[in-house]
Amino acid sequence: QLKGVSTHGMSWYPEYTNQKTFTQMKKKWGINTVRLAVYTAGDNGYCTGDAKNRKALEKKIDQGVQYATKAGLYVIIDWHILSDGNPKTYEKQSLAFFKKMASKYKKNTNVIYEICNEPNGGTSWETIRSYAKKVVKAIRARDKNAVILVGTPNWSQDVDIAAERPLKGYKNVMYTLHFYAGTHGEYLREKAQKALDKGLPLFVSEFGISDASGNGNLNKTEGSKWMKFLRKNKIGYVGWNLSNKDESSALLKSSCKKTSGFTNGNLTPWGKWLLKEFKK
Ligand code: IDC
Repeated sequence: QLKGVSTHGMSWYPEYTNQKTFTQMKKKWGINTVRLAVYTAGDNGYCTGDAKNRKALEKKIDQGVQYATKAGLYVIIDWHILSDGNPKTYEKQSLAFFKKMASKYKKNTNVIYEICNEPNGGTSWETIRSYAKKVVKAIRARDKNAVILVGTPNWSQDVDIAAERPLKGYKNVMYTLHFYAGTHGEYLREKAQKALDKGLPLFVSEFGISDASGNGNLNKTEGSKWMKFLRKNKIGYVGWNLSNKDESSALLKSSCKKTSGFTNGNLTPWGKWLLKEFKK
């Protein structure tokens, strides 16, 4: 079971992607995976920012991969679509990006590619599937075995729909299920169970126990039910987010100004909860 932590947007909180922190998370927190969230749109998104910003993001990704590799971590390169709800919006850019990444990291067997964080805005599975076919093909032409994570409709929740017609002809492809326990409960686990029953490989590349906005109260009771479900089905999970942003889904308190060498006292209630889960 992979377990790990996701960065916040790499354009906004690049400072936490450093060797000391990645090594601490591996050795002391007990994680084996880190996710590098590269927002495609919005302020300084990969596709909406200028060339200089793109270059800086690629450099940060490269550092992230090197730090993760040195720390002994799997590393997910996450094409973090969100406000650009349909992955086709920046399909051209995505193809160029993943060709570049797969050529660069084909020898890094710890690199995992996540090709669309959360399709939304009514984007159908057929649309996502047609996008995924192209991107998976481009990655496979360069990297034969890397695990590839494919997002699912409705903010990566409709895994049951993806399970009806998964991609054909490729190995090591998994489908993402995202949840925030403050908002999503039993009904979403039922959808996940349907997908599992059909044999769909699931991966929780992002989750939280706040509400879906990334803020609000934590729901630890529902969170525990989710963890039980994930353990039972040996599903990998990655918690959102490694930053000190003033929101309940941040792992670090906003008063914490350090970027490495974190103590228990630097963690938010969510951070403390998640670290306990890692050790279970
Ligand atoms: C949130 C961040 C927040 C930021 C917002 C928009 O926590 O600071 O302002 O994005 O960029 C997701 C998304 C993830 C969200 C998170 C919480 O993948 O980008 O992060 N969330 O809303 N899906 C469900 C929840």
